[in-house]
Amino acid sequence: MKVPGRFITVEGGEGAGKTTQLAFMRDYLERNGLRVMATREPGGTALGEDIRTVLLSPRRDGMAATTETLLMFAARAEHLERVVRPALAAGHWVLCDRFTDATYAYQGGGRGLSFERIGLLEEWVQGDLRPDLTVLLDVSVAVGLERAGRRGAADRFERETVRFFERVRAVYLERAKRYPERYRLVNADRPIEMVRIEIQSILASWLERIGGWALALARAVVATASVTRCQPALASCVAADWPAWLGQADLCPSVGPGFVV
Ligand code: T5A
Repeated sequence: MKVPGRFITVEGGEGAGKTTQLAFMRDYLERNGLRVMATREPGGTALGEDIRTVLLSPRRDGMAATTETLLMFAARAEHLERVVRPALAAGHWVLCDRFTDATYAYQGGGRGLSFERIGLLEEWVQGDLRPDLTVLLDVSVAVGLERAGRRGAADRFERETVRFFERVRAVYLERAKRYPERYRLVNADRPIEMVRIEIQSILASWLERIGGWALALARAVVATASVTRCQPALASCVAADWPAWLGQADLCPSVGPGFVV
């Protein structure tokens, strides 16, 4: 039996650490036997990356907010049709660095475009596709901009004012409050390792919740054997069977004595 994958997005202001944490998330999910595809917005396709170049270029300073929003959704339409939907249908777990919440935060909060209009585009481009889980890395504006600034020349967004980013942050926080079933809020002002540990714990409990008792059991058996190192062969054997227990042949654990939880 084939089950669709899950769609996880990572959001936050400039320099929140999305790219850094997304790499950890991917690694964690893969170590738990899931097939993961990591991608980003704007971008994720050849055309989407071209659109990204236009959107981020300081040469396009003064672009109208409506143009900016339509370009975000143009890149998104391409991304969804060519990459995200096919990957989900094939059972991959899609990890996406930013998605439509960023449009609400930046174009809605930052630029002042109406949320209703963004909602219309969201319906049109996405249909009923929404992220299953959104990890919001909340960072104070000063800390985030200082981190982003370390990377060198600022892109078109990074040149915005502190007040712009305060509005972006406020919309993110408001959406996290409005959609608590989907959002997980993480204080990203803290050191990388502390943020990573909290995200790992979020993913672990989310996996437990959606995976049910069979996933929990399989992971517990592997964890026990992995920690004690007493019966790695047994751990491999049991873990190898768990997709069958779940009836999910697409979730193929990478098992063996080296399997780490
Ligand atoms: N956008 C996007 C919209 O306006 N609307 C939309 O709909 C969408 C989808 C590009 C821009 O597009 C806009 C928003 C953006 O401005 P992006 O590529 O995601 O989107 O751009 P950025 O937010 O600029 O991505 P950054 O790369 O700046 O930030 P990240 O990914 O959050 O941060 P990361 O991991 O690269 O880390 C930056 C630096 O900080 C360090 C890292 O080592 C790195 O040096 N760092 C930390 N240092 C200390 N403590 C921590 N906890 C740290 N975490 C990371």
